[in-house]
Amino acid sequence: MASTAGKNVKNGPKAALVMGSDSDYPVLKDCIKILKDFGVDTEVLVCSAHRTPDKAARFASEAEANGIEVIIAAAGKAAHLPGVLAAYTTLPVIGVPVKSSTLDGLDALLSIVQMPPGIPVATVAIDGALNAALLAVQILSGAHPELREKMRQYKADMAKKVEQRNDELQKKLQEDGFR
Ligand code: RP5
Repeated sequence: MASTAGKNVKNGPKAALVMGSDSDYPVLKDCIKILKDFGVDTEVLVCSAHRTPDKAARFASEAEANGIEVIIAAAGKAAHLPGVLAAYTTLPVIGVPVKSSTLDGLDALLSIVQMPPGIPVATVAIDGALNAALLAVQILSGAHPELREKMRQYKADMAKKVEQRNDELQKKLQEDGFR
């Protein structure tokens, strides 16, 4: 008899984080941490639009069938990786421009953000890996509503920290005789 194990079992949220080179990894640690904290199963790999174009095409073409629901793609310099992946899939792609030593990431930002009409890539700030992860969580929360509550909690915690910093600033203003 065929096993029914696994059927009707709701799978958890799944993302992919693709980077153009392992040299991008330090920028992406925040992204990986946030996705882990939110319980998003994340496939992390190096894949280059220029150095391994066949792998990039294959990965993006097969991503949906492999259960991936959102792709974060990070690259520096002539950062074509997010756009190339987006060309091969209908999954949402978030691009992270990575700061390079020569043009401070402006090259990557413009390469990622200036997509032609028809192939959108959601672009975050230069080295904006943390926001890429949060945006991925927000996209995933459409199919995984439990993430929405976690996101609310994340924002509430963040607001609390801002208030603590405001309290500290008020104290300093007083100490410096401005109040
Ligand atoms: C890009 O070129 C990568 O995303 C990386 O940011 C940059 C440099 O790559 P490496 O020469 O360090 O491998 O494709």
